[in-house]
Amino acid sequence: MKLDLFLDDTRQQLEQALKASFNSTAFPPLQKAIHYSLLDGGKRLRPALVRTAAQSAGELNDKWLIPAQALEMIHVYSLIHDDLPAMDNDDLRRGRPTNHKRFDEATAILAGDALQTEAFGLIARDSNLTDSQVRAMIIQLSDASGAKGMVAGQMLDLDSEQKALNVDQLAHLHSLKTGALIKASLRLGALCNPTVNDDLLTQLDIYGTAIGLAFQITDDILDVTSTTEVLGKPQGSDIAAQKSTYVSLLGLERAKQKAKEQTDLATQALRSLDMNTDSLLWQLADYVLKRNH
Ligand code: GRG
Repeated sequence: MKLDLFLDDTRQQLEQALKASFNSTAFPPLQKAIHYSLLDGGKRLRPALVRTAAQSAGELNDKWLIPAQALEMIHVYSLIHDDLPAMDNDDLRRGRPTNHKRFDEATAILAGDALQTEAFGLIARDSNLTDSQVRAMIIQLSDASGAKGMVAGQMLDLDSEQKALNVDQLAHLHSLKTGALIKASLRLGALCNPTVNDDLLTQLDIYGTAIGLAFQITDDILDVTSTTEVLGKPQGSDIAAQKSTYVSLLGLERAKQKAKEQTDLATQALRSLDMNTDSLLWQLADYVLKRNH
């Protein structure tokens, strides 16, 4: 299947499901603030990874849809909180005012909190999964998004502003901040099959680590080569915050080369699973490298 069609179909199914979320929110203005960020576009990369990994594990039904929503909810919560004045203090996200600009800071914090807790509730209530699948998915998602993963990466990121990091330190930071959730997307997808084999999980981990890094290097490259209009968020913000990036440490050309090397590592893992350039995971690795926003 062509990646464009797959991404469109994934977005459609995901967004239809997300529109129905938070319907029984006890205070309706909260639902409005949550939906403002949850339904405003975005590439929906993590849900696409969940779905592709589920398919690779032999699950061709719609079991991917609930874990995919959970991943997107955690991702959107992280973006809302990341934009807050106490963190990156950004006014623009996905081409629109950030949640705290559109509403206010307290609402943005609470919208993020609600998204995070709902992600775990959704999986816990998923009647398509066995109890042991639910448990495994919740552990993976908790480890990837909390103090062992994304939250730790975010703290490292805040701590390293105006500090000179080396390339290894930068890779460690990003493996936590961005990579952990990308890997979890693949893991949760594969866990849709209750008898998934260990080799698939191992190779997907290698693939996820590599595309996670390629994703971040590309993010650093786009921060200097793209425009605010195309990115939907302020271009040049890394430089303004005096952050170490792959471009600041390696220069543009070597950063591009490093992103390509990571993509090659990812596709090597796919080759060992007998997947080729036609497979969706291969096309997704290419998409991560060549994306323009
Ligand atoms: C606040 C706990 C907490 C964590 C925030 C992920 C993160 C940690 C912050 C996001 C900051 C950022 C811009 C990181 C660069 C990589 C990244 C995650 C970009 C945004 O993800 P995309 O490109 O976004 O998948 P869309 O809008 O397409 O969903």
